Amino acid sequence: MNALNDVSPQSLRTRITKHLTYTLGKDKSHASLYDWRMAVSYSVRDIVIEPWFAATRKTYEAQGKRVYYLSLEFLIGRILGDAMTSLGLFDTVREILDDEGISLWDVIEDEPDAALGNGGLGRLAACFLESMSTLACPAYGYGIRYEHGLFRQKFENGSQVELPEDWLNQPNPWEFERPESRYTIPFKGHVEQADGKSVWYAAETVYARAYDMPVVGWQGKWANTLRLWGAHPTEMFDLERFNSGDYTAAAAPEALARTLSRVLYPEDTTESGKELRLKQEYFLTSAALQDILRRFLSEYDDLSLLPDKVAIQMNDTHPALAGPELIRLLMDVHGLAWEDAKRIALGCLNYTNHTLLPEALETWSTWLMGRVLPRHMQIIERIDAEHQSETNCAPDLAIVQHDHVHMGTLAFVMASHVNGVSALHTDLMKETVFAGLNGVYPSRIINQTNGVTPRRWVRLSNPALSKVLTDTIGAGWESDLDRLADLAAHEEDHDVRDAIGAAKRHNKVALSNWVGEKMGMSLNPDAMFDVQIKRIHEYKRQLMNVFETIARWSAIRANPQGDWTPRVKIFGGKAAPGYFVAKDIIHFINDVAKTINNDPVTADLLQVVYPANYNVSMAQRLIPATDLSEQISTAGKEASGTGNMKFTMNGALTIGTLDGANVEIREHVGAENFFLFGMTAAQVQDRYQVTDHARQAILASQPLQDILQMIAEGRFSPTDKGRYLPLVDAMWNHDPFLVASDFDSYLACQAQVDRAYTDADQWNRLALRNIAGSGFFSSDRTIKGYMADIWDTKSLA
Ligand code: GL7
Repeated sequence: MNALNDVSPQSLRTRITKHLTYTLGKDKSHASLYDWRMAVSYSVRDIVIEPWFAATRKTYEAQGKRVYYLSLEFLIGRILGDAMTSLGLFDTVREILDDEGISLWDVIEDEPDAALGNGGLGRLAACFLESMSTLACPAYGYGIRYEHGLFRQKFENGSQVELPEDWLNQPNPWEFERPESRYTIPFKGHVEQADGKSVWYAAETVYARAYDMPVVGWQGKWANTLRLWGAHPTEMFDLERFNSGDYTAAAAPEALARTLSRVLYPEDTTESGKELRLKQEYFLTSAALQDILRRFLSEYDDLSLLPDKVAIQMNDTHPALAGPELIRLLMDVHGLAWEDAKRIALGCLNYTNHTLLPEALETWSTWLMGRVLPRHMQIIERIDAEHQSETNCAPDLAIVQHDHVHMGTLAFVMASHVNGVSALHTDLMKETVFAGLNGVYPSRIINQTNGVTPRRWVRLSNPALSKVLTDTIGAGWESDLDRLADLAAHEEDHDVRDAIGAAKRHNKVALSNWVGEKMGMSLNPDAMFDVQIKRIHEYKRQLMNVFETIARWSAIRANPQGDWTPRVKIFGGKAAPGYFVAKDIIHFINDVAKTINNDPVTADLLQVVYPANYNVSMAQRLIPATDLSEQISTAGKEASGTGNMKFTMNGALTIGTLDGANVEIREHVGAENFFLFGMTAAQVQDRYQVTDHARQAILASQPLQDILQMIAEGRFSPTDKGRYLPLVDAMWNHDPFLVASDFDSYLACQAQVDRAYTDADQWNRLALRNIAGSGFFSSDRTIKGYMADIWDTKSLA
């Protein structure tokens, strides 16, 4: 079945005109870009409906097992371009719009990014949805329909300022509101025992209403559903108060209920402990589980079959209330006994851990949990008591410790499988944070190395390279990315190497034009584009990259006639609004950029670019234009990384540490095609044992001393010379992520990169090898792994 069989250019043209007329109510002479975008989006959406219905029908007929991916974040980005790519309609739509004098790219860029996530964890969920559709794996994504996604970032005098994001301030053509799919979500109140049953008398309730978005897979053969929940009041506004003139109070219940789906929490790796956040987590989890049980019971009547028909993935601990909530629903609503309810829940649930950073491991005080979710607190205590008595474990493996519920432990205990997101991260899970639990629940932890979808990240975002690939290895690599290995046979073909270089140059020119328009800077497309884009975090070590930039600047100034390799250093990323150290790093990067970009001596050799408001769409521009990918986190800290994979697929070379999935990228592309530096995770652990590690490292490194001296003197903040003294002080005395200890190794490695770049043909050869080795990092491979090792589900293709 292919949705595209009956889509002719003429029928599509007619469809778009009809939507413009009858859905938008505009005629062509008055249609705005927005009108065209909506008309095209509705028309493309129409074509997704058939495979979407067919997928539901097939799953039902096959009595297939369904996967439910529960995530507080889905970082989707723009949808139209991706949908057109999947459906193969890109060129057709372009021609139709050309005839109307409308640019397809303008239409695409009129769409706001759906930014319902912070970073890698949320973007991974979006790639997984797309791969599950491509692989015809029956699946639902469940999330929250945040009215305001991740904040928009702007810079004021170099500092980050956060502005609210407003993607739903206009109709969303991709969603279907489902007023009939609605569940009551209870909060607070108290629990009473009656006839051996627990009855929870909630003090507050809200409705969760479903909004469905179809997610179409490659070539439109299958579409799954992303079901996002919006919060709505169970009681409408207070007419009595309204009539007495108190309009604000009259609207209060409604406003309060809606706050639950109002905003995405912008912290990426820090736990915030806020009541509203706990309520959001429960809101999603309860709505999802009620919906799952309703769907199951519409087809089957024996709840003991649930684990055969339902696999639930908890994306991090955020939906970890799924364990107690499923037990509650099975017992209190469906009348099952404790033992049966718990066995069934365990049979359905799985948990992915995404970070070992201690500040990200969620805990909730028993006081708050007991107040907001009194019934769940009881269930958690019983799960905990049985977990401790059955495993006879040490007290530090308890779910409740020091009056806090440890969500990682709860998720672990209630999961059939627990997975890490790269080989190294999974090993470290077993050796460190989850060592004890791994001992009492052996073989529960498994690995599934992350991946990314090549449809969005190569085919859509890099048409130039895509053409080279198809011309060289033939069609079909998009859904069988291992085929990229065929490129290796063309390594000696000068034309192929040139074509890869030409595609890169094309993308660099396009990026330069965009930077020119947006920032008024003129970039040299023949310089090496050296890019670090990701959330701003100390462990990701943007600071180390800036220090290297300063060292490079000083060295060029000292010898302007030297044999330098020109570079453009590009940074992108947001800091959590409350993470002040990260915000200082942003300010610092901008100050350094300003200083360097105003220096005529180095102008042709070094530029620093930091466009504001990095997001999925910006990543789609930057990655195809990158020569050098910076993956320089302290070894052991980055669980996987996924940007690293996108760069490799697009023919960037990596400078990186042996951290996260970098380790596997290096194995797949070949060690000689990867710029490695820095300590290993084990060496990092040893290094932490050295008191004064930073001071020692600084004293051993003249370049680093010089850099810190310049910063301390106020070279980058002439109007406020002391601005970065705290930063310098922290380097000497703390340096929690070992920037100083890895710095010289990084500097030496960057010099190696400079030399390599001078031989363009050899560089293209290395790029080719990186692309050829990147097939493993398709999220199709990852999803096949989840299907086989965790979910026990089959493709219904
Ligand atoms: C993350 C990890 O930091 C990142 O390395 C990983 O690639 C991603 C997806 O598995 O998950 N964990 C986390 O809490 N965030 C991540 O991006 C925010």
